[in-house]
Amino acid sequence: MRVRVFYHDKCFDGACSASLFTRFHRECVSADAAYEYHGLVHRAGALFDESEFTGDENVIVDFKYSASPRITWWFDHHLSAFLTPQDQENFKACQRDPACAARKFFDPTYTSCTSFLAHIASTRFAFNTAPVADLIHWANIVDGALYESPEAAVEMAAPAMKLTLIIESTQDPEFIPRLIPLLTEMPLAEVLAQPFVAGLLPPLLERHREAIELIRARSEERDGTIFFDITDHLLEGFNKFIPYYLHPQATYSIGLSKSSFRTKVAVGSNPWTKADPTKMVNLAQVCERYGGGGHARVGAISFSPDKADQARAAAAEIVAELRAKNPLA
Ligand SMILES: [Mn+2]
Repeated sequence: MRVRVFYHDKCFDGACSASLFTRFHRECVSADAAYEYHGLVHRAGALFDESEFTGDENVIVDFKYSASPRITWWFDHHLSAFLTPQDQENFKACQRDPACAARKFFDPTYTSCTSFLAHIASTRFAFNTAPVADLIHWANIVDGALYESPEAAVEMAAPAMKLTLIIESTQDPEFIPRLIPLLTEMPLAEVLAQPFVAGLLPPLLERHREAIELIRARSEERDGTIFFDITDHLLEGFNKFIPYYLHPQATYSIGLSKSSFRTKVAVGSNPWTKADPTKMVNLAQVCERYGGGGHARVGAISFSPDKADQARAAAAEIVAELRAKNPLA
């Protein structure tokens, strides 16, 4: 039997879900299946190429629903799991058919798809989750950003954090498919120690340390709000908890950064703040005023690279507004 597993690409929870599905399927469904892995990414337009659904079983984990009849298993926990009302209707019809409902599962209350899959596999198929408890624990921490402190989020001491850094940065399409089976076969520290994994880490950690030092040199905290401008450095993505690691007393952070295709104003709040949540500013509303968006606690505004002056002006206005509304003042 050929089983094709489609998973959320460049995502720790996506890779863990694919690995956990494999172990569950081998132990509880078919002992001699061959597994193939295929990453999926969010993009405008069609998300799936149905001509790829060529397995005897085709499985989607930690990613949107596909109404294709070739999909035989589905597990997801994202609020936005259905791209269209038709997909949602198709899933509702599936839930009324016992054979279909026994293979396709959705619950947005779970922090990670890995923990959701473990729950279904253990309660409905008698799968033993004890050997993979550590994997489930870390999938919840990483996917839910449930870090105990800014140090845990930025120093990345745990093997799961280092694996996440590698998984989110890889450009090699063969790397994650090679990694997936190992995640439920050995402890995460042993996965990280594999030569094809360990060799990728030093340059990524070096770039991470450079980002910390750059933001340390450029950031200023005043009246509970951090501001930094690193637009003179091309930095494609950096750990968003660095500002609070450097200034743990701050409530908000506004960062100006630049990539090849945009100048970005990142507007965030400290996940570990002692501030009263009811006194905090809704950052999605702030960003929407400038054409951006996000959530109440974190948002962003993107400007085209030639509009850097507008980005700088917007950042200065937002910094002034948040400093005037310091919830810990
Ligand atoms: Mn997930």
